[in-house]
Amino acid sequence: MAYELVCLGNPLLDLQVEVDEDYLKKYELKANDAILVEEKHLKIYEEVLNKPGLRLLAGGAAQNTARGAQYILPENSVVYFGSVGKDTYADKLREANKQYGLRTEYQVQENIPTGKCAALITGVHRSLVTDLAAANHFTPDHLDKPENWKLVENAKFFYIGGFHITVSPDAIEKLGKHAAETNKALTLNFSAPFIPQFFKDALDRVLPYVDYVIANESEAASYAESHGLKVDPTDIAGIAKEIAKLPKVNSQRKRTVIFTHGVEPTVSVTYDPSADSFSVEEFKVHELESSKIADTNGAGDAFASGFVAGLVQGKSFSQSIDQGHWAAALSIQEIGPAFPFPKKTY
Ligand code: 26A
Repeated sequence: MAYELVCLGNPLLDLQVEVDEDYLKKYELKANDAILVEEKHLKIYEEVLNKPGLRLLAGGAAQNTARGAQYILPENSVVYFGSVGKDTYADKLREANKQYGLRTEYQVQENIPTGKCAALITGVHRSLVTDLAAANHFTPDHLDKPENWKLVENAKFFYIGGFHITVSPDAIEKLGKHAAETNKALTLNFSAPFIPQFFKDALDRVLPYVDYVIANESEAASYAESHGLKVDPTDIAGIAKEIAKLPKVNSQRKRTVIFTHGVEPTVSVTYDPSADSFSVEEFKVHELESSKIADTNGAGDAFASGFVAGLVQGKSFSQSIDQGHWAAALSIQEIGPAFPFPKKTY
């Protein structure tokens, strides 16, 4: 069956460069964070273009996951939706996706440039500053086009980047409703702490459609804080329980919340409403020697690609998580959100 996985997100070109801590300080950036650009950061894009060692890499969190999932799956397994401009940056994204065999069905904006992300690397950390530009103009009617809706109907699995919550919660809800009505699994990644923090209402609106939540420990803490949860912000299993138990549209599937935690074990919590009980599991990561790490840009996206590819392959939950850990370890040995060629297999 072709194109079993449909992904939705913000297509961005990463302008990746190494900087020092003073550079981050100057722009009031944290070493490990992802934010939307503000006025005060705009100069960064001009400055990075003149920095030695600059790399232009295909990015956009869900697009990275889509490429990674296609890397693992048989040909013609993954389609990605998002919005780009008519420019060389969009050409570069298409080229990278083509290398992986990822099918892209972009909504093209005539007069708005393709989005970009300054990926500012300090050691193993990455600070991501995004100007969404065309990516911010994705509209749900793109999915309604008959040829695109056919792809949606044909798919069995959906993967949504939480970052897209800043763009079109309507589009996410549209896919969510379809997934719930047809009992297909939908995965949402929280993507960054600012999503549960500043886009709380939109996140709460789409969560009832979500079967699998993927997030990391800082996104978990941010969720706990913005939702006033009475749990310790470091108690990730406790936070996962709260999310797993939220109302769900598709009662035929239980919700599972997966929290990655750097090199600490990944924690998963599944809620069973019929028994009003939780199952909590921990999974060891594939830890790499630090000398093998090129950079961690895209590590979380790679984890998600291994996991969703596992779902598509019909692997067990624990094998899918393990494939996620494998994919993350593979990707952090590459520069940027990429995978090695010739291909490696799990
Ligand atoms: C809305 N924002 C801020 C974003 C992003 C984003 N992708 C979508 N929307 N900010 C950073 N990224 C992407 O995250 C990847 C690493 O996980 C970067 O493009 C980078 O490739």
